[in-house]
Amino acid sequence: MSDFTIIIGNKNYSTWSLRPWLALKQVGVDFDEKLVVLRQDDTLENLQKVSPTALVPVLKTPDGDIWDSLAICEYLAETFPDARLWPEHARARAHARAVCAEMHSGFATLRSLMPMDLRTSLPTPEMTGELGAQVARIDQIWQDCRQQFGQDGPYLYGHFTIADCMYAPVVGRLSGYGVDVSDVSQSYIMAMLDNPAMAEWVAAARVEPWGIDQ
Ligand SMILES: N[C@@H](CCC(=O)N[C@@H](CS)C(=O)NCC(=O)O)C(=O)O
Repeated sequence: MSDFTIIIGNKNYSTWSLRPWLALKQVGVDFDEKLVVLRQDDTLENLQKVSPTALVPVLKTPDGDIWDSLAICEYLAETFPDARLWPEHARARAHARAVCAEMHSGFATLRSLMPMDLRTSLPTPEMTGELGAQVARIDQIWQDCRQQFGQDGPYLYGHFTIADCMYAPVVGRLSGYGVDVSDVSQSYIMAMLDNPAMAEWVAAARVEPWGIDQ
């Protein structure tokens, strides 16, 4: 048994689970994985057994349980500094923290109108109103990151960081719903879909037996 166990929801749907799972893969530590199937009669009961908020993800660690996606990523960045989960330079790191905070606390319209469903190609919604504004903002964030900080690799800050974890579900959504974005963002989407850990998660999502009518 490993020192670390991550408790997640269905890989096809659970955006918050995907984020710290990618960070765990990036640090390269051995970890166990337990999945609570969402939207079943016993889901709440099962979640209450493992999470103080009855939400996933939760990371069980030798230092105790951590029950929030961004807090898990922060813990991994501090515990495994060699993985460079944050950019090295203070300005880039502050920028990365700001775009992660923006994702962690925002984009509610995108979340509710374009739920993640990694195994299905879905009709493109009209990019108008609040949804259009939020997608445009993400496109702008990605272009800004890539142009200012992305010289050393294909990810938002060059090498893979927590910012890529936080935006990974949006990569899944924009590609699954066939949304048009700038060339810079389209290249970033391709780089993320080629990331081995992301590809492993998507492949597992495709063979999950549970469906949720969203
Ligand atoms: N702020 C939390 C949000 C966690 C969250 O909303 N998780 C969803 C799954 S993606 C959940 O557990 N939902 C419970 C349910 O659907 O019953 C985090 O960042 O970890």
